[in-house]
Order: sequence, then C-alpha cells, then structure tokens
Amino acid sequence: MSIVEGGISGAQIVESEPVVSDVVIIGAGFAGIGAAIRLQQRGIRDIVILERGQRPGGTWRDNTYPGAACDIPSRLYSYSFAPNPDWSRTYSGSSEILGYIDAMVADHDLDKLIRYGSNVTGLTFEEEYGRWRIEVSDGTRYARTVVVASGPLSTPGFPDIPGIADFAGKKIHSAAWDHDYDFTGKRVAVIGTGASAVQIIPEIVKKAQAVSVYQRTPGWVLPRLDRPVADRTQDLYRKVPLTQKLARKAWFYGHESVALAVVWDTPLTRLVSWISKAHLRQQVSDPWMRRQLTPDFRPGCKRLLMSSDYYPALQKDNCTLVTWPIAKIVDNGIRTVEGIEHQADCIVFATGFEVSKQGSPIPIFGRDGRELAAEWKKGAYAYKSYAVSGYPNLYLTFGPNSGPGHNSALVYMEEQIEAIALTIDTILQRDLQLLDVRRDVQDWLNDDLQRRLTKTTWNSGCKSWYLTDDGFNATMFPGFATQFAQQMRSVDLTADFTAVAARWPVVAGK
Ligand code: N01
Repeated sequence: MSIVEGGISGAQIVESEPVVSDVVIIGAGFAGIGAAIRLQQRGIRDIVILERGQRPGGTWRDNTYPGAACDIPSRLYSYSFAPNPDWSRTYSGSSEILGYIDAMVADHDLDKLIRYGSNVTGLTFEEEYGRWRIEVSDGTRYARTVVVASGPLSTPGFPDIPGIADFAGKKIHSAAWDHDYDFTGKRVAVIGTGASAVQIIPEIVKKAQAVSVYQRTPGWVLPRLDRPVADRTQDLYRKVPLTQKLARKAWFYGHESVALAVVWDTPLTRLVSWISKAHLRQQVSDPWMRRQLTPDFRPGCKRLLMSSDYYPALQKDNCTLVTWPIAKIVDNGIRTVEGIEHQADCIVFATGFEVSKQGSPIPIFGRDGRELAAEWKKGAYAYKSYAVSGYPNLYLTFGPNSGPGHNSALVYMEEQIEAIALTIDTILQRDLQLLDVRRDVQDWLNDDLQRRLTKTTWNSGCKSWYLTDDGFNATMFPGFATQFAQQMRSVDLTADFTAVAARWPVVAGK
C-alpha cells in the first residue's frame, strides 16, 4: 500500500463538524448482521446499521410465503462463527431462519445499532474529509466507511406483462406475502416456476379451489431430501461442538463436488440431468406432461430447483399447468396467446426480484464526481467482488461475481465479510483518509474473471437473472467456493490498493 500524505490540516476543520460514524452498514439482513458481528469482534464499536424495514432479517423477513424454506442445508446456510445446534430439519423453514437471525442480533446486542425505517437514498464520497455522506429518509449521516449490505434479492420484481394494472382481483408477490388473504375456494394463477414458485405451489393447491401454473421455462428439479434432526443429534452438537463443525464440513465438500456438475460441462453434468429426469419419470406418469416439464438447457444454467412435492402438486385434480405464453392480463384473469382467457380471483407473482446487475442498488457517487450506475451501465464489476476502484472506503456484500451455483451463499458472504472487516479495521487503525483499489488491478482481475465465465454453464445460452439483457455475467463466481475463499483471503491491501493518510483529528461518532 503506497500511503501518500493528504487530507486537510486540523486547522481547516470547522467547529460544526458533523458526527462521523466509523462504519455505516446498509441493511440488517444476513450480510449486514454478519458484518456487524465480525467488525465488533475486531473491537470496532462505532457502527450504525440503517435498515429500511421495521425488523432485521432481510430476505427472510420478506419471503414468508407458505412453504418458504431454504434449499441449502441449514448446517451450511448459517455462519461458521454462529453455529446453531438447534436446527430442527435438514432444510429449515423461513421462520426458523428468521429466528436464527434474531438470535444473532440478541446474542451480539445489535438492536441498539440498528435504525429501523431508515431508507438510504444516496451516497457521496467527500474526499477532502475522507468520509461518505449518506442521504437517509430521515436526514443526512456521515461515515468513514460504508458497507452496502442491501442484497440483490430485496425488491420484488413484477413482470412486464401488458394489462397487469387492469387485473381487478388480488395480486400477491412471493416476496411480499399477504397472510390475511384466504385462498380457500379461490381460483389462483401462479406466474413463474422458479425457486420460490416450486415452494409455493404445493402449499396453495392444498387450499385453493383451482390453481393454474403459468410456466415459461421448465427448470431442472432434484429431490429435496428433508429430514427432522433427531434430538440426540442436536444434543451431540451441543455437547461436542466439533461434531457440528465436521457435519458442516461434510455438507460443504458435498456441495463443492456438485460444482463439477453444474458450473462446467462435464460427464457429471449428464449425471445431474439423468437424476433429474429419473425424478421426473418417477413422479410424473403422463408422457405429455413430462415433455412439458423437461428443460432444454444445461443443468445449472438457471438455478437448480430442489423439491420433492412440486411435481405431485402439479398433478393434483385442482391444478393445471399452462405452457402457452401469456398474452396479457385482463380484469378477471389471464389471456394466453392462443386466445383462451383463464379466470382468476388472485394472481401470485413468483417472478423473482429487481436485480440490479447493471445499475448500482442506490445512487453512489465516488471520487471526482464519478457515478457507479454510469460505470456499471454495461454490467457491474468490482475488485474481488467487494470494493470498486474510485469508491474508496465503501464495501459490498454479495457484490459483483460472488454468487454460487452449487454451494451456500452464506459461505461466500462470510468470506466477503472477513475481507471487509480486515479492510475497515486497517482504515481505522491506520487512520486513513481513504483506501482505494487500483484500477489496473481491478481491470486485470475482471478480464480474467470474464474469460473464465465464458467456459461456465451460466454463460451457455439460457436466460436467467444471473445475466444482463446483453448476456454479461455480473453475478456468479466461476469456480469452487474454496477458490472464492482463496480469492477473498488473498486480498492484498498493500499491492492492490493506494492509501491516503489523514491529517486531521477524527471526530468520534455516537
Ligand atoms: O425468481 P426466479 P425466484 N412471464 O427469477 C418467471 C433465491 N431463492 O423468486 O424462467 C412468465 O428464479 C420466470 O420464467 P423464466 C434464489 O437465488 C432462494 O423463484 O424466466 N413468467 C421464472 O420461472 C433464486 O434464484 C431460495 O422463463 C415469468 C420465475 O418467473 C432467486 O431467489 C428460495 C415472467 C422467476 O424465477 C429468485 O427465485 C427461493 C413473465 N413475464 C428463492 N417473468 C432458497 O431456498 C418472470 N417469469 C435459498
């Protein structure tokens, strides 16, 4: 790290200098909470968490649709620094996961750091002061460092289908469920057949009078082998924590091996499609329906779906699979292109999220007035997924190219959080005005990353939320989780960054 003298002298500081927090974290979901814990464990106390909602939990606070559960085993879909011996099932439901997040907040006394109802609308780096100005719904804040932990899957995405506003019945998005709506006796249309839909549909068919499922692209479905965790196993995990660590490791390496099948095209890819087709054959006897449900893209290109009750639900007497494309939504239902009008009392949109692969999640202005949204117009990029050149002292969780296709997102998140905590600790310890990634290093790493991505399954021709409309992959990491961990552990604050030392007294935050 080449440190140059900079900043302004103490004499230039005016009396009315605002309060500047050491760290502001945007979002109190898994990432924000995890970042706060690891920062605190490094002795950093002056942290404010800005959360636009009214409670912590992020995606698990919002996604409470019936059947919401994780499709990665809980032992692995949790932080290694916050092990939970009490998981009740292999794959926990959303309320249990939310309980886990609440427990972390309570155990680490984080509630006092969180400002609820605080929606961040803009970030501007004030270089002369080495701080970020943060526009929040209730005023302006300042921080020496910012962690953007708002998550890519936080804003419900409604499809661009004509007539959507004309529908006179009930509209529900999977990520904003209305628990007061009673599905009993209703005609329900479900649009989408992705990871959320395959969890919702089996629950809705239990209640509704009729369910029509609008499928645009069938996905690869694998059985989900969910089991309750035995009391004696939980006891063992409590009494001998090493056993829980080993169980997590076993799940981790089990998932790592899946990369060989879903990240690249290998003989194991054929094995996955064979297992999935066998699952389809076993669960669906009608050959025409099997054909409608058979994907025409490589397994892993879109997220693999894990469900043992989705196909049976589709075959219930009150369920219809509609594969004709939707022409428009009308006041009393959905019209498909062959001219049939399917009446519905309610439309469930299981259509995913507004993922900002191109723009930044919030307007962010860095050094010399540059704007992240403009720089990311053709697709987002960063240095090792967590920092962007020209935007010093600002760090991303789930940043560009940090998505896994085969392993737990929390494993990746944890590695990013460690890098973030190390970097922020360095800025504060050394009292740096700014620490900025070298552009040449960032470009070189991204060229290499994009070269590696061309060989992956995600770039093999299907359409998914991982890619921009132009096919740029700003979402996934082309490798094993082990390689991602290596990448994050090899963040080089000396060679890959430039630093400017502060020369003014730091104003303590509150
Ligand atoms: O959203 P999706 P999701 N007309 O984007 C369809 C995570 N997650 O909420 O495939 C008709 O996957 C669209 O069709 P197509 C996970 O990372 C995790 O299900 O584009 N259909 C698709 O079927 C996941 O990847 C868990 O042809 C339209 C569906 O809507 C991410 O969340 C559980 C349409 C959208 O599927 C998003 O999953 C659930 C249109 N105009 C979710 N527009 C875990 O367990 C869209 N569709 C961890």
